Amino acid sequence: MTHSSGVLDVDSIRAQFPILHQQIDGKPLVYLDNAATTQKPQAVIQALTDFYTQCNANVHRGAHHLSDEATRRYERARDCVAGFIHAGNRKEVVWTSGTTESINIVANGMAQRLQSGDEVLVTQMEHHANLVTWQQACLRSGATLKVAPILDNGALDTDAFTELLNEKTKFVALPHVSNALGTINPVKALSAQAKSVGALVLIDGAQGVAHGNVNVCDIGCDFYAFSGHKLFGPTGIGVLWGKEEVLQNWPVWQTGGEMIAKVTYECSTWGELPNRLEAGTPNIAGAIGLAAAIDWFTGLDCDAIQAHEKALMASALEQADAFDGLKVIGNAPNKIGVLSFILQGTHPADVGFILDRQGIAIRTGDHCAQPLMRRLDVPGTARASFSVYNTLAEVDALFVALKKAQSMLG
Ligand code: 7TS
Repeated sequence: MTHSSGVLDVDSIRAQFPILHQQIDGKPLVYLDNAATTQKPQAVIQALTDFYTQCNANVHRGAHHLSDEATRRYERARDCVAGFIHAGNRKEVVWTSGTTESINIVANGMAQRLQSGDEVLVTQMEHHANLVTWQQACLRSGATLKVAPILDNGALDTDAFTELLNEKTKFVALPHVSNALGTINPVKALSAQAKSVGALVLIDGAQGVAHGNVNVCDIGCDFYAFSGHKLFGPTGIGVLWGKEEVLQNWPVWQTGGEMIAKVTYECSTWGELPNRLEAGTPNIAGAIGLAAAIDWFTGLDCDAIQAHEKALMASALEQADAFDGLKVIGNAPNKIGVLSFILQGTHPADVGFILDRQGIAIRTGDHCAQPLMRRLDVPGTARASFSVYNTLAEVDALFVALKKAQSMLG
């Protein structure tokens, strides 16, 4: 879906998203809340319908045709994810309900290994999913949570990050891309530094996966977590990738069916990866839907996607610069997809409300990053976040609507 010139064919992409073609209060929908969740292309909707109309059955039970077919599609989905993130092998791909559960599996295991005197390092730009989990793991284990600061422009203070690493650092957790600011972290370099002091590293990839190539081996982390719904896939499905040698002895998360080897009334032993971390009937349709999303996404030209998102961002930043009374929050040199801002003298929630009346969907509030908002000294922000199907005309529509909001609220 690129023009011969290598430019993303946004019209043909939009045509595949049924939800985008509607009016809100008589105004065309302009969906700019992609960091919260992305819309789903017809290919994903069809894969879910096909599963439920052709082969719905439980997996790994193998007694009949439907179960065999469901298992084939479900395990093919795992191969698809493994290829997409360049996993070492398919056993490293664990299905979860989303980024939040993925991080909880790791933090829960780590809480059993940490002890007083150990340190866990996160950053000031964490989503609560990658902060509260580690805070609680530290509280349970007696370890100390350290927080690497950001600079005023929203980039990570990498010097301070380096200084905080030492032989007590047992775990480092940080986002690939900040959901509130759009800052892209240099995850490969930071992982290498963390590994050099012997720490395990988790990258929160919730916002990282939908913008281009993710190669977990190249990053050099031990864990990478993401959600299907931010990658054009269904809600309720996500992935925990972990290096095989790290995952294979990881403390089990939930217990029950599917994850065991042998069970007696007295004790149980655990199965092999990845099933040992996947208790119970999984989200089969979700996994199949996520694979359809990845197939769809990887059919696009990655360079063209990145060029398109850069162009949207450049236009948004240029119009924001020229807008009196609008302050952009987060100006890291390396950022993607997110324009967080404050319209001076107004509350973000009021701005969001007025934009909604004009058909424009953005998110307002603390973006599940309350300590970050405090660090930036703002109550919250309004956030427009862009995806492959957004157009430059939609960016223009955002700023026209913002002028209106300013005149109504000012
Ligand atoms: N980490 C980051 C960086 C996120 O952006 C989010 C969700 C999560 C973790 C949690 O993902 P979940 O799928 O498990 O909920 N971020 C947002 C957001 O920015 N607006 O709504 C959800």
